[in-house]
Amino acid sequence: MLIPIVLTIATMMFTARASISQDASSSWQADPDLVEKLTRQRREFNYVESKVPTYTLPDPLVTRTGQHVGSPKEWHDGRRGELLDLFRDQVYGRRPDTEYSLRFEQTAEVTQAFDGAATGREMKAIVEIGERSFSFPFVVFLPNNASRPTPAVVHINNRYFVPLATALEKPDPFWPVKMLIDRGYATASFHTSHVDPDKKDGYADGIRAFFAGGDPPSDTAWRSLSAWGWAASRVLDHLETIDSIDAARVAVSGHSRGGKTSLWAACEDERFAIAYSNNSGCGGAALSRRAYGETVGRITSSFPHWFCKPFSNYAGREHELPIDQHEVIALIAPRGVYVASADEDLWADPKGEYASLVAAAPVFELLGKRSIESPRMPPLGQQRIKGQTGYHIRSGGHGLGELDWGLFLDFADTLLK
Ligand code: GTR
Repeated sequence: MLIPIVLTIATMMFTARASISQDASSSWQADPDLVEKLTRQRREFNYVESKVPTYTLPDPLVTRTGQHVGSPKEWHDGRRGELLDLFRDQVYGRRPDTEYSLRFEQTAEVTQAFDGAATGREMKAIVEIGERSFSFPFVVFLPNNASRPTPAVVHINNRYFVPLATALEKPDPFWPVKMLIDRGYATASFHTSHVDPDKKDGYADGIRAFFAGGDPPSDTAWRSLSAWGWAASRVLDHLETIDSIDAARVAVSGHSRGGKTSLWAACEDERFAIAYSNNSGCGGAALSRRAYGETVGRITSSFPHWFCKPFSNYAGREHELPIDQHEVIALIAPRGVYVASADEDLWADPKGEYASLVAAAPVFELLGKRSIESPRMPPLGQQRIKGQTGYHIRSGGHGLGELDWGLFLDFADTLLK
C-alpha cells in the first residue's frame, strides 16, 4: 500500500508544479529546473529568488537632501535634473559639451521598396569639429502611402549594420522593416560599432575619442552606451527634417546592450516619445540591487567600455548606489516605456526588469499619468499595458524577434496613433 501512495503524492506534486508554470492566469515565475541548471553552471551568480538580498530602493520622489517631491514642477525643475546627474556621474558617464556641426548626406535611395510601400535611403551623419570630421551610416525607411505624417522608430542595432540593399533583399527579425512599414511606422537604424566600437580597446576609433581630440576619457566621461544613445539622437535630428515624419512621435528601441542604450537615450533626450528596451538586464531595466543573474561587478569587468568608472565601485555594494534602474524609467516619465523579457533569459533578471517598471509608477502618477503598478508579473506570454508603460515576458531565450516587435508596436499604437 505504501508504495502507491508515495507515488501518487509525487505525481501530484509534479502536476501541481507543472500547472504553476503553465497556468495562463498565474503570474510568471522562473522555471525551477532552469534555475537549478544555471546555478550549477555558474556558481558565482545567483539565480535563486530566495537568495536575492533584501533591499530598499531609493525613492525617486525624495531628493538627496531628503526633500519630498510633491509636484510636477518640483520634479521637472529639481529632482529630475538631480537624478540625471547622478546617472551621468555614477553609471553612464557625462557627454561632452563641445560644439559640433552636423550634416547628412544621402548615399543611396530606392523609392519603390516593398512593392511601392516604402522609400528607403542610406544616409551618412557627418559630425564636424573645426577641420576634423567623423561619420557613421544609417538607413531610413518611410511609408509611401500615409495620409499624414507618421510615427517612427529609431532602432539601435548592436549586432550588425543592415545596408539598404540587405534590408530590401532579406527580412530580418532583429529589425523587421517591412513589418514596421506595414504597421504605419517609418524607421531608421544604425550599427553601434560604427559610432563607438563595441570592444574594450576600441576607444581610439570612436566618437568619444573624436570629441576628446584623442585624449583618454576621464573617469566620469561618457562611455559607449551613452555614445550609442547620442547617435540615436543624431538620427532623430535627421528624422526631424523629414516632412512625412511626425518627430513628436518617435520611439527609440534596442535589444540587450541596445536596450540599455535605448533607455538611457530617452533619459538624455526628451524628444523620444517612447523607449523600448528588450531583454536589457543589468544596467538596463533590471534593478542592480537584486544582483540576480548578471551583476554590476561582472558587467563592469566584462564590458569596461560601457559604463563610467564609478559604476564599477558598486560591485558587491549595490545597496550603496545612490540610484537604481527604476529611476532610469522614472526619468523617461511621463513619456512611454516598454520593457520586454524572455522566460529563459534569467541572466537579464526578468523579475528585476518588471520590478523596476513598477517602482517608477509613483513618478508617472505625480505627472498625472497611469502606468503599471501591480507587483505581480503577468503570466508568460500575456502582455500588460497600462497608460504609459507596457510589459511582456515571452517564452524562449535572449533575443529580439517579430513576436517582441509585434507586441511592442501594439503598445506604441496606444500612445502614438
Ligand atoms: C550579455 C551581457 C549583457 C547583454 C548582452 C547583449 O552577454 O552580459 O549585459 O548586454 O550580452 O548585449 O547581448
